[in-house]
Amino acid sequence: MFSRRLLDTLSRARSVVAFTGAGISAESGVPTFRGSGGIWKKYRPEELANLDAFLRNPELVWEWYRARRQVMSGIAPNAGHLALAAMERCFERFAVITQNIDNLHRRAGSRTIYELHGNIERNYCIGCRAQYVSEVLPGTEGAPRCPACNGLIRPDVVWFGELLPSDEWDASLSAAEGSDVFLSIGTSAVVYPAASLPRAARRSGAYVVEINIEPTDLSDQADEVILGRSGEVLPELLERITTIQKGTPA
Ligand code: BV8
Ligand code: ZN
Repeated sequence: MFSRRLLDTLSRARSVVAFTGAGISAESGVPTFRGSGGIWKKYRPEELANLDAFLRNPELVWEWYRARRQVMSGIAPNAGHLALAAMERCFERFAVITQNIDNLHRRAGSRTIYELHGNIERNYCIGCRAQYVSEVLPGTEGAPRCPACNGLIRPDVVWFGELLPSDEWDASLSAAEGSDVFLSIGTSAVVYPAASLPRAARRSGAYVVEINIEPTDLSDQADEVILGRSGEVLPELLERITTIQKGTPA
């Protein structure tokens, strides 16, 4: 499943990045966006994940996020998330850069996580920017209003046309450019600027590995493509890394 070149590169690697998308959470039961059964089939991104749509119809956007949060509250990190949390201890520097808002990497125990598109557990008032975690959102349906200023509360996620959080972005770009191995896991690699990270890593000399159940826009720019489910491939990769690091032949 893994090339000799990848295993040799990992045996010498000091800095590894795991760049993840909705695919890593699919085996936990979180629907992806664009794959088969993806949620974008029912809704189009421009209808929901942008500020204009929210201001035009906050109830509809909240209905979508409440439904997604409902799914996410009933699920757990899968073997892929757990393998990445364990992998963090195998290298001098290891970062998870995620496009996901489902909080599963944090729940799996990963420590260095950059959330490029926000987190569904956080919300803020567009009037006074007061922050509200999901548990304390007023009301259980419709668009919640800020008790302090009566402004509309929105999910703390990055919508289309919005800038990514600059600290997370800067740290992610620096981690990508400084990585020896860059794993692109469960992402269709079509949403920018996040999707420019594997390309930036490659330009800086990283060995780029794609782990996906199907080829993507990134495949022909990756050094290695591993077709498989991340919940199976990542534990296997962790096993090989720990074997190498114990000094026994991989
Ligand atoms: C910005 C909100 C600029 C949170 C999301 C034209 C060309 C290029 C770019 C653009 C363009 N027009 C507009 C843009 C910019 C736009 C963009 O990139 N659009 C794309 C779609 C063309 N980007 C933006 O708007 C960004 N902001 O550019 O601002 C700016 C500049 C100046 C001033 C102001 C602004 C903001 C982008 C963030 C958008 N927010 N979501 C939420 O509700 O979740 S995007 C959405 O897509 C999610 O965040 C998601 O994370 C992200 C990426 O999707 P993936 O994670 O890759 O998921 P997907 O379903 O696509 O793929 C899953 C993969 O997993 C598949 O390949 C599947 O095969 C695989 N898989 C499935 N199961 C498994 C598996 N793999 C392994 N194992 C399995 N078991
Ligand atoms: Zn407010």
